[in-house]
Amino acid sequence: MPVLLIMGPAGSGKTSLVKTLATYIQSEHVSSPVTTCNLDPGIEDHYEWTMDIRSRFTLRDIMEQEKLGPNGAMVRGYERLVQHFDAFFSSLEPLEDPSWLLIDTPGQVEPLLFSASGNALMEKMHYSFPDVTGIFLMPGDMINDPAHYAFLLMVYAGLSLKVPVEIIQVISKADLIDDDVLPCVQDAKALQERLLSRKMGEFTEFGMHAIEMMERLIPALHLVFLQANAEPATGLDDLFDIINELKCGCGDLS
Ligand SMILES: Nc1nc2c(ncn2[C@@H]2O[C@H](COP(=O)(O)OP(=O)(O)OP(=O)(O)O)[C@@H](O)[C@H]2O)c(=O)[nH]1
Ligand SMILES: [Mg+2]
Repeated sequence: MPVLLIMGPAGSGKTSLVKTLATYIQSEHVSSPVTTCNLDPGIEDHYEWTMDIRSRFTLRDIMEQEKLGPNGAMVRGYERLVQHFDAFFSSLEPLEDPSWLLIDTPGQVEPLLFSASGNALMEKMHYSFPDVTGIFLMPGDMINDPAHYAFLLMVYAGLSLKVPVEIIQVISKADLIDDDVLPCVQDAKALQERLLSRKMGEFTEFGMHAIEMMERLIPALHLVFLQANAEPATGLDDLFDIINELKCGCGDLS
């Protein structure tokens, strides 16, 4: 069963992508059944998720019960996700190929990256779904800023250190990338020049090392440019080409 775990910063288009992917997979493009799974206790929508963590707890519950604001409640939400993980997924019927499982993650990516429960959640995910493929969204409006783009690449690098799963890099909201930025997205030298030309004074030595790292990171990317809210959505064929290459074990993505 192919399992896709959609991750990314707040507002990067994770939920939109899950919904768009579900339609795409069920259409003639893939023609497979889909299970959609919401792991975000804070989402407020009326979509008919196949599985929904809100059947167990919501962010509002946590805020009220523990007298926390939304940020503190989301950190607790990750802890509860870990506690509920096994029981929650035990209701998942065994799905054979070609069924797909699409998992949406909470808006705040910080607890996933920096908390013990974020680590535990990823470990459980990997243990329960050894073939899980991550999809990491880098939204177009963010990557217009060279420092934001470089930072997202480092977050992606950090995620790769944390979990031994394939993670595909997707530029979401690709329609929001400025025309003059687009040619630089896959060009390390151009990104370095844009970083160095920012009028913020001298970079520290460590900052210069970070800039140099772009020469290693960018050529290793296999970027997909995606627009989930277009009619029809764009980039899904390219995303599936990469997923299929990974799934068929061809290995070489170059
Ligand atoms: N321009 C543009 N907007 C998009 C695209 N995809 C999603 N959006 C919009 O971006 C906003 C956030 O989308 P969501 O799908 O809720 O993003 P998310 O990452 O799930 O958000 P959180 O769960 O709150 O972190 C919504 O207003 C979407 O309509 C896209 O391809 N282009
Ligand atoms: Mg969402």
